[in-house]
Amino acid sequence: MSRLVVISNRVSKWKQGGAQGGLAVALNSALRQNNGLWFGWSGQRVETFTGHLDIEEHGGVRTATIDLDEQDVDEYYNGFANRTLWPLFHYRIDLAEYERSFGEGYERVNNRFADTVLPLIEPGDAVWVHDYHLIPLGYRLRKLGCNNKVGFFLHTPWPPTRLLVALPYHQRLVESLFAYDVVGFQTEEWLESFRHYCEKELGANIDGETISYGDLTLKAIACPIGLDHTEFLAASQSEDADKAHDKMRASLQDRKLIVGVDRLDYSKGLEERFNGLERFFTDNPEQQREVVMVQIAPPSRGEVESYQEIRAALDAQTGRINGAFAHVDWTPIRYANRGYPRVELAGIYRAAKAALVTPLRDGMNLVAKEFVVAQDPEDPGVLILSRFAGASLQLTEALLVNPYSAEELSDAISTALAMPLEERQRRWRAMMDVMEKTDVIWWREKFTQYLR
Ligand code: ADQ
Repeated sequence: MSRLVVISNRVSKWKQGGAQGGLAVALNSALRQNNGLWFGWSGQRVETFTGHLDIEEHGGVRTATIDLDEQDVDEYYNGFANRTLWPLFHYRIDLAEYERSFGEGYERVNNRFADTVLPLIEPGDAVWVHDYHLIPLGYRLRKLGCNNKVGFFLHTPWPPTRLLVALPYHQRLVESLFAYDVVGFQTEEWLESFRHYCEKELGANIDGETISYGDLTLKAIACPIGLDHTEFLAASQSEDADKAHDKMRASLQDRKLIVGVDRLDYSKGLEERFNGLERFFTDNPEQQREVVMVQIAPPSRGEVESYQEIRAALDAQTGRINGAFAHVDWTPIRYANRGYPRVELAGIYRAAKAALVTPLRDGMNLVAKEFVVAQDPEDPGVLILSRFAGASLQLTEALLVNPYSAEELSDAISTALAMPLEERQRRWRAMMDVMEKTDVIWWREKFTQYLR
């Protein structure tokens, strides 16, 4: 089988005994199998860009990283990727900023990535580029003469055409995707939006999965990312997970736990979630003192203003709700701005009666899947899931909600806490069946088979 070269913004390095995200686990095993390579930004900034390649080996996986300079990080990462594309792709055109320098920095860094990685690509390698940071990378690789199979996977939603046209030079960005052989999306819904754009804005021709534009063609597919099911199941049955579970339960003193775990991001709907919770305590005063919400939300992208704002807003909101409802022996919301090891998260998920996974928009959302896998089959908790998360197209047996409606959230919490055991078991089994069939290995194999 041909060697795999993975390119993403950041390279997730194998840490001895450390926690690993699902993507890293999935890609690492594929990379180890055929001596592959993972290329990306080191996360380090330097005064001037040198293009120096740092090649290392972690647990049998070769990684190659480069440092970026301050201007690159400002314009490409904090700029075009996280101030322009991320909000736009999550339907927040009110937050999207358009600066010419962002677009220039984005192209410059994509070119730097392509120029640096090209000498590492061997004939016959399959190249897999990830996410919105690197859309034009394939175009540059082709210009430099790369004729390997090159594919692209978008982890975020693809926005509707009417939103995307708000982006200056949107056509140039989409045209650059035609350098790829395969373009993958999380759901049929995002795929449908992409096809619509190609047809309406580019006048492209669509024949099944094949989209032709001039003399360029690509295959556009839906390929939902899954969990590393076996790994997460093992993690959730480990001793450390048991410890985290017992510690959590002991701290609850027989109260019911609702859990939320998200990167601190405005797309995750945390303010709306807390509004829903407040509504629940207002509508159900008898539940006060009986229910505790634990929200874990490690800060991310702290250099971007909208992220500083959402953090301040949530601090104020949790303070206000806790102040209004708490008693000396009960606090309704425990809010922690930090990350936890995956095994501990698994234990906490299992201690919960329900999870609130209520993003306003999300490409997929892996927390929803992790919560389900971590449950005790004899007494599973209930997943309350936003209709606007990609995961809702697969996990149809969750309680699906409109995350903007405090009323719907409040009702769903009531329903979840009162749900009979038999119904909880039936819904949980149905969701597990879907996830067992479409785990992260299935995702990787589906995409790379198309690519090859
Ligand atoms: P994210 O927006 O980061 O990913 P998500 O899919 O939920 O969102 O993945 C987050 C991962 O980080 C999960 O594995 C979760 O367990 C972990 N995590 C979150 N909070 C944590 C905490 N406090 N401590 C430790 N770990 C934590 C993007 C897209 C998603 C898409 C993924 C994968 O936005 O829609 O599902 O990529 O394609």
